[in-house]
Amino acid sequence: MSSHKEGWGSRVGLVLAMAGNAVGLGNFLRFPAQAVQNGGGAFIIPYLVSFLLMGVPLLWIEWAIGRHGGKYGYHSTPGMLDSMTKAKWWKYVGVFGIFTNLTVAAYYCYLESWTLAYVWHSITGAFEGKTATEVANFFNHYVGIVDGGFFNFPVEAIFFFLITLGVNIWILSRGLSKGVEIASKIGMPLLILFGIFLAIRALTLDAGEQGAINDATMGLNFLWEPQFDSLTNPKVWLAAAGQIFFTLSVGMGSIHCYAAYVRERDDIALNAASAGWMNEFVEVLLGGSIVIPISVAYFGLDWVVAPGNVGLFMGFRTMPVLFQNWGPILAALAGVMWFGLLFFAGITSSLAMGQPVMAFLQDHFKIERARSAKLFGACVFSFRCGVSSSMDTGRSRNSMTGQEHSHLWCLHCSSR
Ligand code: ALA
Repeated sequence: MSSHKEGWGSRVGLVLAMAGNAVGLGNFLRFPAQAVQNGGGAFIIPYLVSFLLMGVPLLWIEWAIGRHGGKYGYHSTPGMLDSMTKAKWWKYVGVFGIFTNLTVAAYYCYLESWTLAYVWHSITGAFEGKTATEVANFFNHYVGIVDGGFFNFPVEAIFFFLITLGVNIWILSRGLSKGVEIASKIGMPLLILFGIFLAIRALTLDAGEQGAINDATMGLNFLWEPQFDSLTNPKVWLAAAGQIFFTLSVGMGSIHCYAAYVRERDDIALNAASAGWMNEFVEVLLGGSIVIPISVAYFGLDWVVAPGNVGLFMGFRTMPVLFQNWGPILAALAGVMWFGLLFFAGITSSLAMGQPVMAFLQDHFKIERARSAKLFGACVFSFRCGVSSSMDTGRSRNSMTGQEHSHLWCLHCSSR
């Protein structure tokens, strides 16, 4: 049980931090990929039904468990589950609420660091005038998919990863109200602003304008035209439910942890629903109005629905190329906004993955805040290195060039 006294400074801060926990890279990269792989409009009804019937009730349950644990001085799932029952083994189930966050944070912070690097490269004009192959090669080089020698250490990627991890540790060590809450109050409004700008630019693209071959609204129609026959397809339901789990960050222990710091009299039903609906606004309205309409406008529907084209790597390999059609100034601005919004989406989620780990160290080992933040950072760094070196038992073939390359720090290989 903890003696550390922390809490949220305001209701707005709590809801923004909870929404920031949910809003992540999944809203802008995973959601469009799931939607196109599952038939666009065919996906939306199962997705919204899963949100209402499964997502919202799960949010309420996790908030309630968290607040109950917090009342007894527990801010991470092992202690919370222990406080709910006499069965001793429940606390070991709660350990999943620590390790899930650590393992997800290990790859998540790395992806987050790519977005920071790409903000920088958008500012310096690194993508200006580059062809699609050159931008793809730029990405491959950045993450270390380089043909040739065994020790292709992606120095720049590691540098940005260390900066990103340092920023996470710094914010976490400032505490909830002075760290996480301020980061969410800055990050979430900027993310929404950038998202609205990009969505408006995307949706006003007409065929024949700035290299577009279709109206962007074609992509929007693909996503929003309901197809009722999908309701009998279990595969679509499974994908929709999976996306709801991922996007709301349920089942991870991070919601429980944030909710453990609410005051006893705070309304959790309304706050939980507000954070959940804010995530859906960002995912469906903004996440659904950027990647799909822009890529349908430039490549057509057949390209978009072809397997493997829309996904995580498209955000880094293809979007900077498409922005070039808008002229150098708007392309740079769109790059900063696109990767900036991904960075804010990422960091507000990775902070929520760090807090349960820190809370566990603070509650059960009496480790003070700044030290527990550093320990979280050290674990994430070693997990990331561990994943890289365990993959580095051999070499892989570059899917673009067919040549062999080293596995070191290559997330591309690990996520295929
Ligand atoms: N909920 C977070 C996301 O969507 C993890 O990326």
